[in-house]
Amino acid sequence: MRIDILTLFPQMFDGLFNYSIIGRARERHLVDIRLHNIRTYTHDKHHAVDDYPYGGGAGMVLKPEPVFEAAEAIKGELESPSVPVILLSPQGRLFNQEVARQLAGYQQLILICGHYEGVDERVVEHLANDEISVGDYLLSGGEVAAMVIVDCVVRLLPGVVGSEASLVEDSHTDGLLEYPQYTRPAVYRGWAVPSVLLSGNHSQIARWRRQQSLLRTAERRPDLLEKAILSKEDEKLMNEALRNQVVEGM
Ligand code: 9D3
Repeated sequence: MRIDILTLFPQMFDGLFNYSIIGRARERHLVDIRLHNIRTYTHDKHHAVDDYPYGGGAGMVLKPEPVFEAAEAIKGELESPSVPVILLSPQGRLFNQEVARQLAGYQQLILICGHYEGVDERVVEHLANDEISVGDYLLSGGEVAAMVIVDCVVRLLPGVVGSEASLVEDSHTDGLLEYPQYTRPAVYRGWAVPSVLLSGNHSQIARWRRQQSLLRTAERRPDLLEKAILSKEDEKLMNEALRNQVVEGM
């Protein structure tokens, strides 16, 4: 996959893209990520990328010309004119794992990061063919949102995360939160690891873990529990866990 990112701050991406999973995926040529500074596509002597909003109001608006020219320079190099051109904006559709899977199916992506108070609407109407937000909170620009999307999408590409691990992950992501994990030492500062995990009884361990997942999801993310498909056994585990909780709380 090739990902082109249009931004006023290409250096912001240096950390994420050069380390860990993304760094390794780039080294192994599993993904080709290219950063483009929108300012390079200005023609005036001040390299202006923003201007005052028509009609007045606070803040500055990203000008259309350099954004269009940057995107067209990239599209010119590409085979397919139907490549997704995604504007990161608080007005976009909400990003989630399903959107990530959808984007991971493309050969190329073009991401446009806005900054300032907004982007000229002609970019939305005539250049971008998708608009994505990463959540209902205000960032100072689209760069962090682009990093979120690139991170999620790249780890879905074949070979990036060990195929074994991803298969296991897929089969176990049934919409519940994960169970608590522990490693050595068995007792740290007097805090012991739950004894069932040291028992070697694998069916009991699986049962405990499932129960923890169910309980945590019920407590912290009831919205997820409503969507999850629970077995009869899950219902039993849940009821048992809730009973125990009540007793423990007494
Ligand atoms: C709602 C605030 N806007 C009207 C005053 C101005 C504005 C401020 C900051 C518009 C955009 C931004 C920068 N944010 C993004 O570019 C952005 C974003 C976000 O803030 N939250 C979640 N997802 C995204 S994707 C891009």
